[in-house]
Amino acid sequence: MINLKILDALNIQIQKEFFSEYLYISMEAYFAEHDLDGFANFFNVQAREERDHAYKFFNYVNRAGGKVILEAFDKPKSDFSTPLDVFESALEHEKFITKSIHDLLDLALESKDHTTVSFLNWFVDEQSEEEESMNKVVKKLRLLNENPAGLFMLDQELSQRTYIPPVV
Ligand code: OFO
Repeated sequence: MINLKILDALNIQIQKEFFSEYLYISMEAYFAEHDLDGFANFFNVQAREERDHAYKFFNYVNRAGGKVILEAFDKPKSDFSTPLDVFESALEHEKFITKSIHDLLDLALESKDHTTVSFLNWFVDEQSEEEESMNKVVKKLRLLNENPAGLFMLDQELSQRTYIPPVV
């Protein structure tokens, strides 16, 4: 049976991952409204991956003999001003999630819970990839400075992102 302090932290992480899904759907909606379908696709895939992350924690808590408790979450931001504003917000959010995963890992290390440490290592790598992917788009958007032709090309590029279901 998993230690209660870690169990609480894992349940809070489930909430954060589901909130990430909801936030990215809100970002998808911004782009869908502006007919930037490639950008919308990028966040649609991102949202689905966040849901998978939530279930990864959900399944882990179950396997560890703990009880999953779902927490409420706030309304996600929806008043974005530009595509760059959306991606800067997404990058900030990813940094927040990375810190949360690192704090969880510190807790598991302090408790010498090596099973949870091993489980969390996947998320440490995943977060660094996600920060990198958001940051790449932030940098491109800063460079193109709302140039319509540049936005169109980036929209084409982001339409190529595909959802890959997790291996279970
Ligand atoms: Fe769940 O990976 Fe980002 O937030």
